[in-house]
Amino acid sequence: MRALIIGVGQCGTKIADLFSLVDFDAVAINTSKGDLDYLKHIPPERRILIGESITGGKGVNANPLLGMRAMKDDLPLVMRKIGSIIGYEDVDIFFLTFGFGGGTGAGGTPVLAEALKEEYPDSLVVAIGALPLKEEGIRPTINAAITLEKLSKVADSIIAIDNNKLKEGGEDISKAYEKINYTIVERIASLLALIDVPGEQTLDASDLKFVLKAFGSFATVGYAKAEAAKVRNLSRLIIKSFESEGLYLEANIESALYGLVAIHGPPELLKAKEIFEALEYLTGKIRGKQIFRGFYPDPREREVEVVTLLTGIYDSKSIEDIIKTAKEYAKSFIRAKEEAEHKKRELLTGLPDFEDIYPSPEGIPDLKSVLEEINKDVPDISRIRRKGE
Ligand SMILES: Nc1nc2c(ncn2[C@@H]2O[C@H](COP(=O)(O)OP(=O)(O)OP(=O)(O)O)[C@@H](O)[C@H]2O)c(=O)[nH]1
Ligand SMILES: [Mg+2]
Repeated sequence: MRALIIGVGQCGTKIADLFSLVDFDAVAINTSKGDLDYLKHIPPERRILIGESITGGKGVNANPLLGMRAMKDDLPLVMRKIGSIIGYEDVDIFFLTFGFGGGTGAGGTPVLAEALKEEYPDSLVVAIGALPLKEEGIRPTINAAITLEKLSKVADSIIAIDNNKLKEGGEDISKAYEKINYTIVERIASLLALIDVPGEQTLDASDLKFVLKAFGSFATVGYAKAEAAKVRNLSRLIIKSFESEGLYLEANIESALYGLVAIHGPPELLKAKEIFEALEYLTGKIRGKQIFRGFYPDPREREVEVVTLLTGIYDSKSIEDIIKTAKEYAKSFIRAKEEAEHKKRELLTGLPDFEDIYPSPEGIPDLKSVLEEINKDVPDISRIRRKGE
């Protein structure tokens, strides 16, 4: 299984940088040179600055139109770099990481997703994006809603992470982001690490691709972990992974089409009866009634880890809230703009111009009278006859 992680914008490249730390192939793309320099693990030759001619390397200030333009302008460079990293071996899945609320990631990611789909039709393009916090206000919410719509047309799945759900009260925001990013990487990396591991009842790349090829719908990754000594009933731990506190998106999992559950832990704990009990419960719950499963007994392991991927979701409160709020914001913004234009026109029409009020300044003749004075003695050309006429 080969995955390439591509981070776009600041949030996206920070997440991609963490993937690089745990040995995934990762690329960073940004309009901000400073933010690219700040990364720690992605090697410099895999950091791509885009849109320099329009931003001077200073970011796009949460304007997705500029993010889109920067990605479009430098798409040949980006695709060439990606091509050189890929080489001759196919990539199964491109994971594009980004923040939904900014400008570079929100504007650039859909452009890149479309180009990758076109150039690599057999690979999947999966977007992993962080949804803005409620308190960020109007622009991030609108950026997120429009980007969700654009990505739903080009990506195979959108793994949306709700920052609101993972932020713990009272924490300083950069610490909270770090924790969220770590959580995202921990979950996805654990899942990918369990693909193509030889053994019985394991998962391969084609299972994962099947589950993620879900026509641009939403997906979420649930997670539960416990010390082996503390696990009384594995079934309970598995169920916890897809209950609300295990997921990082407010979503109705009954609307999911497919599921994939990977369980990793000491062999004596992976009891068939307890696993099947939980999986049967999940299969009965989701709309598509299909669950892929992988069990990874590992005698050295002291913890039990469960990763649950649910895809094809259409019913998510986190996403619905953003779309609804964005529509309300957009409606009231457009109304306010029209009103302002109307009021301005109403207020300003009927005003005189300066000439209507003030006499011409004395001593300074106007241009028309100066020209008349100069032309006074010049003969009319049409009256001049040539010799012999
Ligand atoms: N989970 C998470 N979300 C983040 C992080 N940084 C920013 N965000 C979110 O992402 C959005 C901002 O995206 P950024 O990545 O900072 O913006 P950008 O894509 O670099 O675009 P510009 O800065 O406008 O050029 C906001 O809505 C934040 O809530 C992060 O490290 N982790
Ligand atoms: Mg930025």
